Amino acid sequence: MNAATAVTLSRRIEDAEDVKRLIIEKLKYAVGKDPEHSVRQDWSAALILAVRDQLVDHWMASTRRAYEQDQKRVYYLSMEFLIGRLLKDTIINLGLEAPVREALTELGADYDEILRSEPDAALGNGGLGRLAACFLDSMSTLGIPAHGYGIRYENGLFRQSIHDGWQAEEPEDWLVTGHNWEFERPEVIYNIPFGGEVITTPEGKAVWHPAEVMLAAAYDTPIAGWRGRHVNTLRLWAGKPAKRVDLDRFNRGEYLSAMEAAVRAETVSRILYPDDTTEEGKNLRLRQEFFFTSASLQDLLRRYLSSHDDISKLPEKVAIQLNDTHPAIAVAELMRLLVDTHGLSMEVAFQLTRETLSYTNHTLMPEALERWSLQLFGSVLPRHLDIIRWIDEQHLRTAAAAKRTLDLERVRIVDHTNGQGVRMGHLAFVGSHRVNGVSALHADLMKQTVFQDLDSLYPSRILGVTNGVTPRRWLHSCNKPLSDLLIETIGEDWIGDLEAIEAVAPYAEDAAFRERFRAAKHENKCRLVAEIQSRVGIHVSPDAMFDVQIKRMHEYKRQLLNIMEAVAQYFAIRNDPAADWTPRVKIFGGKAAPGYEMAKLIIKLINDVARAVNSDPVIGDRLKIVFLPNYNVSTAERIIPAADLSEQISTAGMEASGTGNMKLALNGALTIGTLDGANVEICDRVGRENIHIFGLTAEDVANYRISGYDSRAVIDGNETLKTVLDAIGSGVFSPEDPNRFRAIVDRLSYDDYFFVTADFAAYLDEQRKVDRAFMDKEDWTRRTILNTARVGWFSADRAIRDYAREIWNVETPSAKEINQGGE
Ligand code: 26W
Repeated sequence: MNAATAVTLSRRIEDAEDVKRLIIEKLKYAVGKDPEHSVRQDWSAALILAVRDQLVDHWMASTRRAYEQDQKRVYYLSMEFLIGRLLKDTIINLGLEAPVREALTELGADYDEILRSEPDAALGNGGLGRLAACFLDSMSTLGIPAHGYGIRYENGLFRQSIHDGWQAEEPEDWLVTGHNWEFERPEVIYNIPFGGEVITTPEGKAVWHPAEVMLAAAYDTPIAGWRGRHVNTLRLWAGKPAKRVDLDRFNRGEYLSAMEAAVRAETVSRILYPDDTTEEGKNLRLRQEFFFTSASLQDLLRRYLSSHDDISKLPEKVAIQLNDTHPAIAVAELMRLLVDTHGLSMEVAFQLTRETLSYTNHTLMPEALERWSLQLFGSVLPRHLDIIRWIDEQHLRTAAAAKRTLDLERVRIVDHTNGQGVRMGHLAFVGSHRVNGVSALHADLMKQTVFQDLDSLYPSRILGVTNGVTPRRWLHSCNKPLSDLLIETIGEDWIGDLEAIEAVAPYAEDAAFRERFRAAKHENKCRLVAEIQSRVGIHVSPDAMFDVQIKRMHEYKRQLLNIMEAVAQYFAIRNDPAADWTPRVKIFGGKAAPGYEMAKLIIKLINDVARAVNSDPVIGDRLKIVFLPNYNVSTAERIIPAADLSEQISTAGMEASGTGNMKLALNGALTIGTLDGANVEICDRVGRENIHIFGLTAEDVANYRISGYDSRAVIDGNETLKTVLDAIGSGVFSPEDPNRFRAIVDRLSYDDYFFVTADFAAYLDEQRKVDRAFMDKEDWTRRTILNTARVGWFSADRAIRDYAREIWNVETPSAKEINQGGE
């Protein structure tokens, strides 16, 4: 041990006094402010820095342990990490909530206000990004040495506001106030080459001469798991120019063009792509993908080689997970590094690559499967195109040797038919030893549809690993009333081992417990009532059923079906106000990709219907409709605990898994849903009698796609549906612009691709059953308790154990060991 490490540095927090001392110290010496003159921002920065200090010793110990024990490491490559706020979760994971609260009160600062002032890091679009964040939490909790690798976007997902019912987008600037969790690593820098050409030497060696080289710079955020014992790293890359200014140009007086390369380099990490990639953005998107994938692979190879000298043992010590096809270029880039930099043969490099990589697919929608034109690909990554052609040749030989008759054009990575291009899903599949879907149904559908041929060529490569969510954030931290009740009733094992929550099931039969479960829900609802009032000025009653649909706005998720049901219900109430209605508040939240016109029009429809319904004195509390703007991780944390009903109503076969469905059920909401994604498995676990399933199955939908489906006939045969569509189409909700929603009605009448009309009647029937069920308070509560008790399997910890066992081949401690603690 050298002199520096022998010095004892203790900043450990034992009590509120320690917290106070550390906060003041940070305020003065890190933030540079006198407590007298500090504003909320300063307190927040000081608190984050003080809490971050608590992670450092464990972080370093975790790293040391991984090196000393030569543990296998997991690298999770993802274009998106939707981490949200970190402060509250970290404080809770470390068990510091009581002293921190006390210290802040004594210092005259408001704990909850400080928590709210932390920016919500929205480095993702939706479920895929949030899954990556939940997985980081679980990998730390399970003590798996892991790194998340991604992009440090300066602007995350846009901020949504609603003007006159329409979505407006503003840039998100989470970094403006500084990201106090991160450590800049100026010494960790890699060259990222682009463009140029490949020249083959007389000895037959391919040499890439890139046209430009930029830099990737590392920024690390420590990620603590439950109880903070193990701390992993989220390493995000920022684009930097190889040189800030082109001096030749500058000296010639060309000041702006002297900065051009610098601007281009920084652009690569400027903005997160929304999920509707358009042509003009493609070049930048491909560069982003390569940029962060190359930096991550160079970094992990450097780490591996710092303690191993045999590169051929790489798969024994390294597992790399590709989160969708966004980092699929890793297949070619790892080969390039192994061959061009480390001198391996193509054959050996390919074998190592495949043993190291695995790929998670998150969607079967054809328009979402990435494909790059050969022209673009060849101009940005010429060497990779050569490597991919080589892989494709090997792969075609396997295909040709297979006994089955296959359409070889369909299985090729490089598509030579009219579409021409590199199929990234195929590349990821062929370059991985395991390919997983995110629910059981989704994995089956992968085998039957897009990957049918590849599955027959490489049987048993596809498996399903159903998604999961972290119980720390999505119950313990976001729902204190329920978490406290659970801890008092069954102890706290469930926080580190969610399947232990099953112990609460018998209490469903206990009337006193049901009363308390309801009281917890009521408390959460009252909090949301206040938020709705202050943010959108709508008064709602906490006694009404809170019916929640929160997710990206997309036609396949069918927010349209939900609002059409609201219209039907609105008319029914108007017709007979005196009947025994179950009061409901329909709550929507979600962003539409800026270029997705139909999704934006559906937001407008929801708001126009809301305006009519909410202001109609005949309706009163029987029905209210609320669209909460700027849905993000933080708003989800407040809506989910308050929900009674969870809308999971996608067209069957289209939602790969869903994770909001798990969060809502865990927090005591009943699901109304189709047999899609993980809803199928939720149904199996909570029991058919504790969930409201309706509508077409994935098989029905597939059959209709073949036989054809006549929505006109369905509309004509259903009076309610006809009335609803006539009203929407004729401007009942948009008298100032009667044709506003014509496009929606036309779509449903002539090309109802998402089967909204087909499921309408079944959905309405099921909603009326939900109404009746909600009226029976005791039975409703009993069923919600059984939902909470029976969804423990949907923990991200379970999902990560599955990945560890079936894909990564790494060991994990038992649940018992997690709860008993120890290093
Ligand atoms: C720009 C390319 C692109 C395209 C689509 C980026 C991001 C997307 C989506 C937002 C991907 C996504 O979030 N998929 C969701 O992944 C979840 C985690 O597996 C699943 O639970 C959801 O069903 C799936 O829609």
